[in-house]
Amino acid sequence: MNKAETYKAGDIKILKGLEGVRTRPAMYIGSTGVEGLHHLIYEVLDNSVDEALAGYCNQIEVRLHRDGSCTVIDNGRGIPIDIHPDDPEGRTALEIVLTELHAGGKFESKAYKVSGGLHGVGLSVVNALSEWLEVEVKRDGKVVRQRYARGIPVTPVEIIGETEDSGTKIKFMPDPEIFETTEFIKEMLIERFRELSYLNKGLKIILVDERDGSVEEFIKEGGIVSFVEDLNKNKKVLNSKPIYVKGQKDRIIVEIAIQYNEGYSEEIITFVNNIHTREGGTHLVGFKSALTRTINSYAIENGLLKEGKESLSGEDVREGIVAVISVKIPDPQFEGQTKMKLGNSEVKGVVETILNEGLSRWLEENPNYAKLIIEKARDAARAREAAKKAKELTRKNGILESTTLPGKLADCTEKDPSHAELFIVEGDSAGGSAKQARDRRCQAVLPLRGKILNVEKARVDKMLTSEEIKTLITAIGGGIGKENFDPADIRYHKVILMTDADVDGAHIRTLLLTFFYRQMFPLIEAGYLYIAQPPLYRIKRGKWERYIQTEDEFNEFLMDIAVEEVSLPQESELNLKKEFLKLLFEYGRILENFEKRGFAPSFIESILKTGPEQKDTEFFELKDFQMIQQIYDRLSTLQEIKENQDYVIQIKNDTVRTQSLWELYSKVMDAIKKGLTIQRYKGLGEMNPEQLWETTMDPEKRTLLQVTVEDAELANEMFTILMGDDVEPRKEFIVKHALEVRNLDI
Ligand code: 0RA
Repeated sequence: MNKAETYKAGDIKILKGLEGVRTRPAMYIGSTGVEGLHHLIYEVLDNSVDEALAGYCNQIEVRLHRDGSCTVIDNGRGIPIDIHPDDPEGRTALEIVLTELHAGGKFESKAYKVSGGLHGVGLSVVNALSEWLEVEVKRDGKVVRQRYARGIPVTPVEIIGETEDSGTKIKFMPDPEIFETTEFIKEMLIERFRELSYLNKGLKIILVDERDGSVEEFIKEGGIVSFVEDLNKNKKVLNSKPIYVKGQKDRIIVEIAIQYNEGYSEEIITFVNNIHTREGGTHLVGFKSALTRTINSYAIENGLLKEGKESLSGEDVREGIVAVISVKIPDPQFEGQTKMKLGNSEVKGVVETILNEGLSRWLEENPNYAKLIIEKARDAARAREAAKKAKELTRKNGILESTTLPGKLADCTEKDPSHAELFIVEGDSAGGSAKQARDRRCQAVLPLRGKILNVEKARVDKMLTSEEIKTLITAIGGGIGKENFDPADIRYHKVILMTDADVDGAHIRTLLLTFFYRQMFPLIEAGYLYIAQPPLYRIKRGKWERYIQTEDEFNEFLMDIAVEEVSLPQESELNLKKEFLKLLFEYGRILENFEKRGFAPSFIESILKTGPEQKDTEFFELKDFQMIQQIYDRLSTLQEIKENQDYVIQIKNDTVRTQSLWELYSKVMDAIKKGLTIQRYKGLGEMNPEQLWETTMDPEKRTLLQVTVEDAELANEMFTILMGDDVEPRKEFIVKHALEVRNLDI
């Protein structure tokens, strides 16, 4: 073959190739719409980014011109301009790259060419789909240029100058014969440029829009770490410092950044050679499996999870995760509907190995963050378990229907929910009394065994395993959970919690409130939840009797009597007497409390008198002690009750003279309580059915507290504090509320 013939043959082949691109553009760039149009820029840009990846380029400029053309300039090595030795026509590599389909590879010294999905079709495709294209290369000391029209060279490769620099400049005009629209949309470009700047740490991409005169720069020194941080920008994060893992194995480079937020969704963005793999693929599979395995084994090794008993699922460890996975591989295979899914099977194991190792190390080095992350995953696990139970339960309820109500429930005859009440009663014995006492037409009673609820660290989701709670759910009838609760099916419009007035009772009430809050929120919202107010005291004097519901009310009652029976020696104002009595009561009560803890009141009084000694500092730091000291100081300086060293007051007609405020208190109390029968109800079980009816259940006489959403919220919070695994807030809470707890604990 002579030279001319060879040239001709090659030429025809190239023309055929370019013609193919022009007759079926969508095959090469996806579409001839806006997406395809922008693809032209991405294609050129990807080549420049490859130079950056190889470490030869750190700046790319994209210019949108007023005439609709676009220029991409980089400071890479420049497209080779030497005559290609194997080319029979003796053309430059530059010309071949720009005109021959799939020519890129011939000149590759690049390890990680972007060549997947719709990208990587080559510069010749951009050229073929451009009305005209002009390439300028700085390389080997020269500046060279060539122009093309619809992919065909219209000038030779010309040397137009000398230079010390290197780089490539490609200016092209999208062909209106091909594209439905030829107007570049800045916002679309910005999204990709931003993405690229995250994926290529330190690479600066400049977008100059000559159409509106704007210039924007994209550069992320933090790379994909900045990526996850920015994705979490307005969220509360668990690990303020993102997890960052980078490694390489078998020519596969893996880079991963992870940062958890307090939310519940997962956002994992994956890239292969800078291409967003929207459908995931083998890299994502490897990531997920390593994440689950590493977190579980770290948690077990560090006692954050009970081996064999608890385990965190993939979904659990991904709740609230924001992650970016970027892999670079030599020969990516893309699959899936939109060719956006990585298929290379070898990538899974590599990602897995690298993340396993990197994440384990990170967890070891950041135990505090590790703990937070595992805590969150455990919460997710519990929520998942609860949701599953809820579903099962609702399903079961469906089968049971309301015809088979639980045996423990003593239902009422009234079927109209707006007239029906359900008493949830703590304890079987109180339940028995309530069943006898109730108005069976409209009042149903369901006893709950307190012990079951009151297991240490009972969790709301654990409650769902209790038969009692299942019974409760069936009795109420609306189902449970977020999606499964239907207020229309609630069988009672008054659901009344009736628990003992002691610590256990308060605890169970909190637990139940939390349960309702989390599982039957609409019931609270509708105002159907109430708290019964059983009396705390019954006071009798002869035939006269009175029930008292709260500790405050009881104190007020005692105070009223005291004001009548006590007088101060010096004629004094009523207010002063009241203040004195109030202080004395408070003083006495704190001393009684000390007495319960094993400190004799006389001992405490002696310290109050002499002041604290060094050795007892811890004791003096007690809130109770500081408080009683204040009260003591105030009382002992009240001149109205002092005669020399003695305290002197009148109780009825008797004068009491003593040096001890405790004695004074005891005498006043004795006098008040004389002739009264005071009964303190420790539990509902101490009341007989008649008493329970008239004090707590009789709609005519009882008081009910309607539970508001805020009450339930508070209970939920309190529950979280008291039952949660976090020790600090629990401690804080107990210290803060020490005095209130004391009052409950009588
Ligand atoms: C082929 C081979 C080499 C670089 C390039 C093409 C290249 C293409 C573009 C497109 C835009 N900017 C570009 N920069 C470089 C490798 C050259 C070498 O090994 O020196």
